[in-house]
Amino acid sequence: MKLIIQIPCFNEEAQLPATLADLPRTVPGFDQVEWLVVDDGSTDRTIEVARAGGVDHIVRLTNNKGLAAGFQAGLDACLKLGADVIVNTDADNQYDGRDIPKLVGPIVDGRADMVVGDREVMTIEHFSPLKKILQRLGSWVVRQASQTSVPDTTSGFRAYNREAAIQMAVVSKFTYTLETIIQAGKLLVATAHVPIRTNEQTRESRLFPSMWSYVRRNGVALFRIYAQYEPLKVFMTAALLAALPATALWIRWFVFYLEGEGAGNVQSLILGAVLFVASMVLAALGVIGDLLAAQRTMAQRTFERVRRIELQLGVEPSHYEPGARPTGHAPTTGADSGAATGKTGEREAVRL
Ligand SMILES: Nc1nc2c(ncn2[C@@H]2O[C@H](COP(=O)(O)OP(=O)(O)O)[C@@H](O)[C@H]2O)c(=O)[nH]1
Ligand SMILES: [Mg+2]
Repeated sequence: MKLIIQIPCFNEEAQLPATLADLPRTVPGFDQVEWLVVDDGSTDRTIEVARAGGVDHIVRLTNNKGLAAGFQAGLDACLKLGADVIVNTDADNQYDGRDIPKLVGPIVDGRADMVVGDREVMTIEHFSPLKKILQRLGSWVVRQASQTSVPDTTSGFRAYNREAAIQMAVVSKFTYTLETIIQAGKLLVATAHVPIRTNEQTRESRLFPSMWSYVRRNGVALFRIYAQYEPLKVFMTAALLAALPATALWIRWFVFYLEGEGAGNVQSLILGAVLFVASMVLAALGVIGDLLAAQRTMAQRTFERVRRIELQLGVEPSHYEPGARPTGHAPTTGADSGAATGKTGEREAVRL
């Protein structure tokens, strides 16, 4: 069994050494533990620091694509490098690397396909009261949409087994954390959560420079994901909200009409009609959204099968560079093709 710990990085030369120092080299249940850094177009010495810290694999994106894209590139590479389980942790040493055995526990025991580390947000001192409230509200919405019980939905400390990782297809540009939970809830992926420890804050969040940006970006992301996965609920609710005042206005007009004053209250009739048309448009959007969601499910299933074929063929990971540990830790793909000698050029893997 092979575990790969992946760390998405963007200009992390300062924090990465401390993060790597706490990562385990042995984890119960696994005979190989490797580390992979996803460098998302860093302009500092992240790559050199990663190599010096003994990272086994590097996925080096040419320019900055954002965390969601980096996460997805990392998952893809880990699968192609033969990982049975993939752990994601942040480069700023936010999560305590010593909790990785605990995090993978439910997967090793065969009780879960995906495990989310729970920071027990209410106990974190450097989170402001507003951030705690928003975090809880956001997590509640994600639990509703995903029908899972994950308490800390924005946690980046996660473990995925091979099956869960193969099924994940993130389309959000900004965050992968919420969407992967919603996908897990809708796919054949069993989720679990375990409490984990966090370290003192080492620096301000790069993803959210201010509280306002935290609210705006997470709010928009939540709405978009919810509307993508539950279009009927979102648009039918909006349609109802427009139809109710339309009905009230028409009743008002009708009462006046019965009293012989209909002509003087035609505004209610017109406004009611405008709201009614808006309501119909919203309802139609819900139906179209529902049809698109069905298409999306089919596209996702196709993607999953393409991935399985790629893995079977031994297709190489994109943007891959071997890391610092050349002997004895050569990357091995999960395919039967006898691929992987450690040097990318010597592999017999298929290039598509
Ligand atoms: N791939 C990628 N990773 C990023 C980017 N920005 C931040 N990260 C990584 O995402 C993780 C979380 O970032 P951080 O600034 O700590 O945000 P926080 O989750 O709000 O604390 C860290 O490992 C960062 O290196 C980016 O643009 N691309
Ligand atoms: Mg952080």
